[in-house]
Amino acid sequence: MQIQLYHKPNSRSQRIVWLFEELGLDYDILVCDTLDDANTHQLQQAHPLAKFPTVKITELEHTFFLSETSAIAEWFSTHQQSLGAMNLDSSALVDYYYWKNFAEATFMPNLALKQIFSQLAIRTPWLIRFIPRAIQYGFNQGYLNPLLQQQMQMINQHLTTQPWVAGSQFTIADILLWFPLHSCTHLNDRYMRYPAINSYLQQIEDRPAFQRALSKGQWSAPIFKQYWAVAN
Ligand SMILES: N[C@@H](CCC(=O)N[C@@H](CS)C(=O)NCC(=O)O)C(=O)O
Repeated sequence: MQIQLYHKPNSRSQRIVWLFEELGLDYDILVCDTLDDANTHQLQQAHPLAKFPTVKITELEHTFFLSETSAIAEWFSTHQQSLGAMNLDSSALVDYYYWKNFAEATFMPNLALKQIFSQLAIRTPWLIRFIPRAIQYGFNQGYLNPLLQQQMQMINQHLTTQPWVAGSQFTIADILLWFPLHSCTHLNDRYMRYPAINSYLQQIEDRPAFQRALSKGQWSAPIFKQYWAVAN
């Protein structure tokens, strides 16, 4: 199997670099830094949405593209028979399905909203910037901040009883949850006060595959930190 990953550094696609390292796969990374670099143009020809991550897979002379982090994670996990639902007992299986989907369907959209409100204010002319800032403030206070606190509390509570989200086994649900969780802790110090989440994130950082992925994916901690700190 030949694998090419269209990857944007410091974005959600970092999880797929990590997944490939965990699975011990051979793959090429096509770094897409800007909207007009050659790799991004190539992806735009191949996929109408051109989002990162997207993988190009060639298997038995058949080539196809697959997008969506969770779809890619599921496809490779099933293909390799590793890091997925196999060997989970019935209660771990429930957790696996819940958390795998919670990450991208519930948690991540709230963080994306933080970015949208923040970018809206940053891109509004200075003289009238107080208008989007006031809307951002109201939405944060009345909705987003309490919701994120509630979600972080729920994750923290879940992780106090088990090492990984689906029990004792590390699965793709952990890989999928990592990005929104790590992003949320960079929004504001108040999201760093969850002991079980902090140990969980440390446990992830201690994985050799995770460290290799940071280097191969050209991860920049300062850029990531700055990107999320302005969105609070
Ligand atoms: N739900 C999708 C989201 C993909 C997505 O929006 N990726 C961003 C990077 S985090 C992207 O491609 N941004 C570039 C753009 O929108 O042009 C997934 O998880 O794969």
